[in-house]
Amino acid sequence: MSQANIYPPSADFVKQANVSGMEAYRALYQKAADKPEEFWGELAKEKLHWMEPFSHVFEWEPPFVKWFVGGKLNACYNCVDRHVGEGNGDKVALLFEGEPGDSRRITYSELLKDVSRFANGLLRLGIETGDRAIIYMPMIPEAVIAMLACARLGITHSVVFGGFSAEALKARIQDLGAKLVITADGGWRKGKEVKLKPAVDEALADCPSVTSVVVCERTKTPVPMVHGRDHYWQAVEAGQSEHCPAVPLDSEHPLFVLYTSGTTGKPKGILHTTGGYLLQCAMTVEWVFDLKKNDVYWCTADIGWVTGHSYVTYGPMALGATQVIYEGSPDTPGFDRWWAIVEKYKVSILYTSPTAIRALIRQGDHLPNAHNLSSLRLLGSVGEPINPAAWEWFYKVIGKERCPIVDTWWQTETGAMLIAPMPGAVPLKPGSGTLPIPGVMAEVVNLDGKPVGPNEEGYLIVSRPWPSMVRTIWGDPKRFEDQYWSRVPGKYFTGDAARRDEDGYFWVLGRVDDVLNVSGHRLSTMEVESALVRHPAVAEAAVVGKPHEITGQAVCCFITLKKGEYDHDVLSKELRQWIAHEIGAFARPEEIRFSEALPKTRSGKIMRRLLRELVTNNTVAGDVTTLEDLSVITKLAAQQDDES
Ligand code: 7RM
Repeated sequence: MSQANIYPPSADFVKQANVSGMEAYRALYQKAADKPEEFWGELAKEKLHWMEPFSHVFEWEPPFVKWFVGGKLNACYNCVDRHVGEGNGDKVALLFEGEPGDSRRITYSELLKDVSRFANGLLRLGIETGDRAIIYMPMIPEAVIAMLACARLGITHSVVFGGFSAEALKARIQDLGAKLVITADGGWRKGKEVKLKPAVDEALADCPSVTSVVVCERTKTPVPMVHGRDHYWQAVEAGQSEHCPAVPLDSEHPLFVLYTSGTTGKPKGILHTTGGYLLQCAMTVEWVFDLKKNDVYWCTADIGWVTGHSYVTYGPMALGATQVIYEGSPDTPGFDRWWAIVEKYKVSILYTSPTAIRALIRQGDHLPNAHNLSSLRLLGSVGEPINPAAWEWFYKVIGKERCPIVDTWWQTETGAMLIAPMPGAVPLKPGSGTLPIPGVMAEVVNLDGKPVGPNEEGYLIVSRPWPSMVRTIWGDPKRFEDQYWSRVPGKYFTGDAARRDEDGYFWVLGRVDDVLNVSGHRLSTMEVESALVRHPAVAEAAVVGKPHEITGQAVCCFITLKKGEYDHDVLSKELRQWIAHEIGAFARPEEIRFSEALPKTRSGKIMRRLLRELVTNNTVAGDVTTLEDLSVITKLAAQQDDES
């Protein structure tokens, strides 16, 4: 890497930064490494409000960790009440922009009242501390209010992305044993209504644990309401007091479960708890986003993904930030919608994904150039490695070469950022998440757990627990242990390949398992395969990722059919629709290929590696010595030639 590709922070940025200069970063990192208990203990006392103090900082019995043991706090209190109590009640918390162009601004004191009324309403429905709630909502203020109201009462929430289908929703409700579902009639996307309530009704046909459904009216389309079970949001709030005590909860109380794709067909319920999670979310906002009192912060993620949990709801709000939330699609009414929003609200910090950046690049520079983007001072990226072309464009066309880009590496499981630059300290290298957050012992190792040399590829692992670490997989501690702690015994296995350069910078190369990354959304090949084989015509399916210019990867399916006569074009359409129904529209395959057989090893394992090579290079050059029937691959390759 030549010096030309290194971007040190500007003197102006360093002067005002929360962490100024490399020495300041090194000092933090060193202290966290040498005295983790002191480091995190002091921050926890300084940054969070505790209702009862903790007795010790952490307890590590691999693979299970507890942070701030014995302490009691409330995440909602920390995200809302505290700011009102400190005299910042009139500060705007949420600047909401609806897709149709409606907008609302909600201050911290208004938010406190809204959250309290709604929480009181939930109590009246008989929902209690320890119960579980599913949140299935569009990106509107009520989605954040619902999360905070649950947190206030100690109801463990699980947000299901509004793009998931009724089937996917049902599986999550059942696994969680949820008592409550909070939803909406629908939301606006690309000028159309995306209905949510019908999917809830379909799912609930099979979910006996659910006693109540709360329906927020967003689109105002009439929806069927089940008497005794379904209640409108407004009716739940009506007549409720705007005072609702925040419940003192154990630091390890389950704050939320978020389902994410693993290497099997069944999504994993990633459990996050309260104290450690909240602290690391808050600290990374302060360190990496360099958040200041007057910033207008905008993270474009939906609350259905972990980024929306940590960097819309909990992290920024723990610090009393003012933030934009936008309901809809970046292309509605035109592809300059985001730039119009940045201009309108004078956004200073913009956090988004490489896939969104690539989609916007395609629309041309004239769109951002027609807007005043001078309020921006910091840009961020998450979800996948950012390619140099996207980085350059983001830096030049959006940031006008003034704004550092923080490339933040983390996962649903890590809860908050683990590798990301402190922008007033760490020189940037496009495509690298740079250096670890203080307290994070990241390493690149081989399968024996031995560190590999500089610039050598290996597995990215973390060798010490961090505060916002996943605590377990909901209902399946065995899978938690197998999945994350057994590949390199006692160390957290990220599932990513990486290398570290001569300056110690991390370069994440992508997944080493069967997890795809489509538009920054995690999707397991097994999940798609199991959905496909549920279709009556499908005998066997193999799913691989294919490189895609905009979405990073696209879903590509190889299918063998059961005996019968099929019209491949018709079936292809039907199967794409089927996946949208079984999982969600974002998982819809880009490509479906029918084949007489799939390439397998002698032991009967499908060789996805070969299929990956085939869809990437149109040919297979790799090792095929274990392939049972070589002719299968030649036939599949020939079929590709026919089509192209
Ligand atoms: C936050 C989030 C996690 C996976 C992870 C990586 C990939 C995420 C980056 C990245 C390179 C990044 N959670 N990933 N961020 N790869 N650079 N800055 O995305 O659970 O949905 O996905 O995403 O493969 O393991 S996630």
